[in-house]
Amino acid sequence: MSTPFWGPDFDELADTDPEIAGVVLDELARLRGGLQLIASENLTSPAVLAALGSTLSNKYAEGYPGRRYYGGCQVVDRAEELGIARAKELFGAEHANLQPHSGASANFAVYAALLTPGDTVLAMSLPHGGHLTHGSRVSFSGKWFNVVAYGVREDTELIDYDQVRELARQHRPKMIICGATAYPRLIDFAAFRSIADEVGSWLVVDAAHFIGLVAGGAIPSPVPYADVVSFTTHKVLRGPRGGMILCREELAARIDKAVFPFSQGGPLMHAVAAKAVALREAATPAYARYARQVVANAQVLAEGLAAEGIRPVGGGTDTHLALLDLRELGVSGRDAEARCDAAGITLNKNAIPFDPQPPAISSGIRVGTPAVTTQGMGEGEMKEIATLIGRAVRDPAAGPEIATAVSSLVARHPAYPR
Ligand code: DSN
Repeated sequence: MSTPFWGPDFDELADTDPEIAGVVLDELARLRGGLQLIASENLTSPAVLAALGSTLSNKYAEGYPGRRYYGGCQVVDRAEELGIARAKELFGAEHANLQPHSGASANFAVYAALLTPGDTVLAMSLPHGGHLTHGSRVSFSGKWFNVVAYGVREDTELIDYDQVRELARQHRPKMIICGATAYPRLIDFAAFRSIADEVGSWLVVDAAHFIGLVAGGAIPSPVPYADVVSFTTHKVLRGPRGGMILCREELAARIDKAVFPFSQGGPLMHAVAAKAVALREAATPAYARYARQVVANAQVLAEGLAAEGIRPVGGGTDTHLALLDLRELGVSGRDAEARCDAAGITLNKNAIPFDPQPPAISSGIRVGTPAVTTQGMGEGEMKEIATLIGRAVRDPAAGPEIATAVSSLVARHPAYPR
C-alpha cells in the first residue's frame, strides 16, 4: 500500500528544477565529504526533514491553536499543541511559543515583550562572545535600546560576575540578558538571577547554543532561574532552523503577542511540526547519551588542540564548543579558517576576548562537536581531528594530504548514511 504522503521526492525536484536539485545534491556531498565543526550547526534527522518537506508548509495559521484567523487549522493545531506540550515537559517550562522563525526573531519578540525603546539592557559584549541581537549597534537591540555591556575577565576569560553586579547597580537595567555564541564555559544562572533580583530586572537567557545540552541533561538548565529563555532549534538540539521561547505563565500572553501579531505574521507550520519532532527525539535516552558525548568530544578536541599549540580560551570547555587562540602559532583566524577549509574541515574564525585583530581577521577559531557526534564519532576521532586541524593551520601546503585523511575519517562515520 502506498503512503498517502507528499513528502520530499527528489525525482520530482530533479525533473522540475535540475539546477536546484544539483544544489541539493552538492550540499549533501559537501556535508558527507568533510568535517562539519561549526559549533552552531548539526545534522538534523530524516524525520525532522520529512516534517519540513511536508504539505504543512501550505497552511496559513495566524494566531495560536484554537484561536486562529483562518479556517482549516484543526489539523495543524495538533502539531503546535504537541510541540508546546513536549517543550513544556522536556524543559519543565510553564509556557512555550514555537512560532519564532529564528533565534533573532525570538529575541526581537522577547525585547518587544519586556521593554519599550530607550530602556536599558545589560548584555554580554559581542567581542567577548555575546550575540548581535543582544545589543550590537548594527541590530535593533543596540539601535533602539540603551545597552550596557559586560564581558569576561582578562586573566580568567570567564564572565566577570562582579562587573555584572556593579554595572547592574549603576545602570538599573530593565532587563539582563545572558547567553553567548562563543563562550565555552557554563554560565552561572543563579548568580545572574541574584543580580537581576537585587536591581529588579527581568532575567532573559538566550540558550540557543546550549539548549540541546540542557534537553539531554548534560548541563544545568536556565529555566528555573530565568523569566524568559529564548533559543534556536537547529544547534545541538538538532531540530529544524528556527526559534522558540519559554517563559513563566505570567509572561505568556506578552510573549505570544510579541511574536504574533507584533513581530511575525503566519507561523511556518511545517517548521513548527519539525520542532515538535525534534523535541520528541530530544526526550529519548539515546539523545541524552548524544548530549553527554557532545560535551566529552568537545573536551577531548580542546585538549588535543592545546597539545597542538592552539590555546583553548577560558582554559577548556564544559559545553559543545571550544574557542581557540591561535596567536602562539602566528596564524590569524581568517587564515586558519581558509587553510582548514582547503583540507575539508569546516569551522569559523572567531574573535577572542581582547582580540588585537579586527573581527574580519581575528585571532581565533571556534569549533563545535554537535555534527560530528551525530555522525557517531567519539573521543578517538576527536584526537585525530585535533591533529589534522593543527597540521592544517600550521602548514598551508598540507591541505590535499589532510583532505585525504578527512575523507577516510568521514567515510567511517558518514553523514546521512544511505
Ligand atoms: N550564527 C550563530 C552562531 O554561529 O553562533 C549565532 O546566531
